[in-house]
Amino acid sequence: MKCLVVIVLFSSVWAWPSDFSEYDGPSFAQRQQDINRLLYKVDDILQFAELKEVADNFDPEADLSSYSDGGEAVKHLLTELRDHRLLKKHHWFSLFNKRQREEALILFDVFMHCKTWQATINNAAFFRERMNEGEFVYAIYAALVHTDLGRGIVLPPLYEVTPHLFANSEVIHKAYTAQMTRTPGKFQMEFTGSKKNPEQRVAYFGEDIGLNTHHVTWHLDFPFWWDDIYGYHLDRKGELFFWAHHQLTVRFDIERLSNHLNFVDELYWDKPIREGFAPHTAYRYGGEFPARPDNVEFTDVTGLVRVRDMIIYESRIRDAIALGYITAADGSHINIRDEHGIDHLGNIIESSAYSPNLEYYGALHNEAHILLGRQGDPKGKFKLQPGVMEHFETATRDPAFFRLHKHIDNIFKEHKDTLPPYTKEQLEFTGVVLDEIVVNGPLETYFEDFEFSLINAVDHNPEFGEVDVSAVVKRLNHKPFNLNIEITNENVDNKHAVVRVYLCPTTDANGVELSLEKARWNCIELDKFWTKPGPHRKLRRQFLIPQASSRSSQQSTRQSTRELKFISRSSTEDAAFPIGCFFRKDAKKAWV
Ligand code: CUO
Repeated sequence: MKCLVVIVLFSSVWAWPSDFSEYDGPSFAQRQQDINRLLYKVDDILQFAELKEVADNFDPEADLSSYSDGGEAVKHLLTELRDHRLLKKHHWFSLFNKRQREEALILFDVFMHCKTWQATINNAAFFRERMNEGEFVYAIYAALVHTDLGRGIVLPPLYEVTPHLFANSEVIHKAYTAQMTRTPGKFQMEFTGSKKNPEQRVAYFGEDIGLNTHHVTWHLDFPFWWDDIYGYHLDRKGELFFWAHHQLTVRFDIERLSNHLNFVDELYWDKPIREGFAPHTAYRYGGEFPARPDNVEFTDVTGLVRVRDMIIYESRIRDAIALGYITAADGSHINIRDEHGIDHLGNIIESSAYSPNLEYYGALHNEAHILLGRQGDPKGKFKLQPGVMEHFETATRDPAFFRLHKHIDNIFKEHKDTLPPYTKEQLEFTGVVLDEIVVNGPLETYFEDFEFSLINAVDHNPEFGEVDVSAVVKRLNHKPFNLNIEITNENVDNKHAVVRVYLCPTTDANGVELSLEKARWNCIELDKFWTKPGPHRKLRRQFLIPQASSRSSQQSTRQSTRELKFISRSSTEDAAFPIGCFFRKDAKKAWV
């Protein structure tokens, strides 16, 4: 930790409101139980009599007044279902697959138009039994994130709902054996690869189940396919794409520095992909995730992505940066040399539906995920399924993920470097002075065991019941510390201030001091909160130990699905797992 420094910045920007609203309908407990039960063993039939009854007998078209679109979406989905066009059950699902995404989004559209909780649950039960499981899970998570009906609902952690996408094949096989032999077990999960691979030193980060959950959840919050016809605009989505992935990339770099590896290099379309990868992870249906040897040259993916298109799209994006404007589909120019430029640029690079010119700027980021995901079988000769890069749950496992995102981050930096520096007036907070910051505590990290349930990874025969199976994996944590921040407000009134805390590297892996420019670009956001400093206001900010609720905006709390069937008992595990700067604090105590 000696190569890192803590930096505190503060400004007068307004902060975010509380997001809870009164809800007129079934209680939180009832709604939470409905969701838990729908997501319990999604690869099997519904295990709960009431929901099974709904699934068997509900007619989605019987009462079209329960939909805000008059039932248009549900009629569309039923037509697809009756015409046998939907993806079958027990098949892999990837959001990057256009048709599979379309199907998931028709169901999402149905949920978005349900006027009541009951209509949502009835449709969920009905389509859960008739649609592909991956499409169902994606649609219901996205709907709960983006509708008022989902407010306050704790989404069960995806690593326990779809464990195959988070756990390696070895522990999954052990869980199967345990179920077959009816012997409960806790299985130690190791990181993939061997010590012969230097990248193995940071596998704990890319394979962290919390990091992967954070990543997939971020993309649920800000989906690239989002269209404002769903009811609202996702403010600064392109900018947040940049920021979230910038933070992912620089945090990975800090982990590398701590493990005597230097900053990750970017990838190049015309050079071999230096690191190979063997995922040691399998789909629940469809076999192992494909592997890729070291130093593979980029090859076109038949029918999906051409390498030369990536070069062309990127060159157009770099032209836009050099010129200072994006060319919209109607030929007009959109200025990017202002505070909104990064947002527009994020939209065209991510290939968001918000892109003003998808035809011209293409789908650089999304197609890069597919291109990298398919390099093990680019021609489709071996009928291999999508690679880890084609799922947000698994993408960071592959070291190529960070090379890709370093490459993309450098494109954003190229844009940032064209902007004029902030002025003194823009930066100063008149009359408010940061006098002192004291860090109390060791700033020390360590690994600890973390257990999660594998019960949803295995099939069971109801006649013989389930056995308890779980995985135990090493995860990064830190010793408690707190920050005392002393601020003087020389104004006569209270000021509303936002405090941001960053942790920044000062040297590279060889101990060579970094330039200020390099160091500041690699800072990770450790915390962000608002306060109203009165005269001589002192702030104390604690970073607490696991098992307590943490206050940092960047720490995670977790929930377990362990007690899904026994939801009348409390199943909340409100432990904080502060691996760093990425995790949502999404576990509100709603399980009662
Ligand atoms: Cu999150 Cu490339 O966007 O993974």
